[in-house]
Amino acid sequence: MAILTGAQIIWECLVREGVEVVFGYPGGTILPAYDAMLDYPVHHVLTRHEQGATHAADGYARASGKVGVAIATSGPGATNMVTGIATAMLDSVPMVCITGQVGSSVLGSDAFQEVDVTGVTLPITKHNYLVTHVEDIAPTLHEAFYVAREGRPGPVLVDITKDAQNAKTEFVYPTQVHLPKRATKPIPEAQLARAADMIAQAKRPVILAGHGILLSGAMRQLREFAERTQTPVALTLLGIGVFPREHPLCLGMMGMHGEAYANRAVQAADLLIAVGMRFDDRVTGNLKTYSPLSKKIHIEIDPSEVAKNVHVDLPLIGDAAGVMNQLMPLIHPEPHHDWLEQIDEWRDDTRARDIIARDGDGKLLPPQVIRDLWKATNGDAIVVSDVGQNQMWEAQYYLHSAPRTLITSGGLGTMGFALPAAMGVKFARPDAEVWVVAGDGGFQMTQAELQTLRQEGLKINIAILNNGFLGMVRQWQEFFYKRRYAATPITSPDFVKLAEAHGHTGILVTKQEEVMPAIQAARENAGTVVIEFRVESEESVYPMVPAGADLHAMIRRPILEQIGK
Ligand SMILES: Cc1ncc(C[n+]2csc(CCOP(=O)(O)OP(=O)(O)O)c2C)c(N)n1
Repeated sequence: MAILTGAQIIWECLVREGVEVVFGYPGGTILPAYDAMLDYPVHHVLTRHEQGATHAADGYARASGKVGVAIATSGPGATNMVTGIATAMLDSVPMVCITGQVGSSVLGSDAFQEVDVTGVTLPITKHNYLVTHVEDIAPTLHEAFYVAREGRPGPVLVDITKDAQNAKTEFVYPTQVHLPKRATKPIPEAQLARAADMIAQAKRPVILAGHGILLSGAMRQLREFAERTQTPVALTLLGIGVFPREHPLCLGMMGMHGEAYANRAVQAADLLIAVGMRFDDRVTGNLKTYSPLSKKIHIEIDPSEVAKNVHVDLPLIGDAAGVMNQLMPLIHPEPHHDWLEQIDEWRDDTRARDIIARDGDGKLLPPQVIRDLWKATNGDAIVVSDVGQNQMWEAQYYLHSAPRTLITSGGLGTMGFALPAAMGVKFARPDAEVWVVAGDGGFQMTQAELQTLRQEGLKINIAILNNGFLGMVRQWQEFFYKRRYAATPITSPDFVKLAEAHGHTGILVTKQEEVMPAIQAARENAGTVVIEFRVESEESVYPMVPAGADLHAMIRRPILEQIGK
């Protein structure tokens, strides 16, 4: 039996878990682990900030479906991870973060670079551990990977003291996890029959499809169900990709910046079948007036999400694919002609107002940039969007047809997510065309990772929609604070020079006719390209449901003739 140091055991465990790449940043308390790393076949990516490491691990996990791994030292290294961990937590992303901790003899003494990181991250991890004995490292890491991916996935932090890394013990990789098994019971027949009955009775059903469908791999079941019952499918932001955007039954995104016709359908529905989604406030608007006429079936793996926000008539607790498999034999074809016709009418009205139906009067409009990106890439790129208006335009105008092709921070809405996450995506899918879509504000938050791309020789294309504002906040100020633009005008570096300073190519685009050639040039370039699109500064995202307002009280896109554009 091999006698190994704790530091070696860490890497033995990672190799056994199938980890090929980790993202991190070294420091004193994690030095033993970094030293041992050189003897193991795991690629380490030195990000420029620990937040970047966590977002990269997160992007890797979202694009691959595997567990992402990030490593940092104690104290400031660990606290720099907090935003990335919270981002993964709110979006149910499987991740293991390993942090070094001060020696166990000085724990609790405010030693140099000591922070109680298990305390700090308790509310934002699925689970976390402090390991002070070398014998506990292997069982703990094994359990951490299990917890991260089991059931509803999430981030797990393992904090390991420096003395535990230096100490030696026999290495045996555990084969079992000693945790109480959460029984996945089949849904009782009576409940399934009731669901089938509600579905058969419905005249105006809508499926609300969320991230849980992706996590469970229930895309085929969703499509079969929707087609057999002719039920339209509205998507959450993280549900984008689980149902093809161009499918006739696809309503696109719902909620605050969802399509008006999707929200109208939800409000008029007599049955909502929610699958792997959690009725987030960005989806529902005012709960008191949310879809008032509908009965609600909720298919959800995490029982604590059921009836948390919205009254549910029939919960079906379990993995989305499993529950839908059980339900399918009881479901009969339903045409729903009148309902689909009604929705088509609403859809036509929405399209007539669409900004991309507007005649190009030379102005550079962000939705048109995104639509051109979709056309140029044939919809086949993986787009990693940041947060703000850029994120919503991406969700509205890039028509995703496959799962794991939109990577974005949904629940936490973390500005600065896109660039580091895209690095992780590129490691997960080296052959994929990866685009970052970011605003000028969010991009500046983690722009240092441009140099990590350089060090790793990674090719990513980056589209910065530079409107000179923290655009989404400016929009709220325009709509709700009488255009008093407090702290939202923002300057930027010369992004072309910035790209060049980091050893990449930069392109500036100021006119509509330059958009396509720039996108094509970026696609053909072997290295990373940053395109700065100087877009209209005060363009807003429509439609919009004001925060907390009724879902049907949307601020619609203005009718173009009326506003004289
Ligand atoms: C870390 C972080 N800080 C603040 C916010 C609040 N916030 C949401 S959107 C936004 C503006 C984003 O501006 P920009 O990145 O330029 O993108 P745009 O909206 O213009 O596309 C801000 C400040 C946030 N989401 N995340």
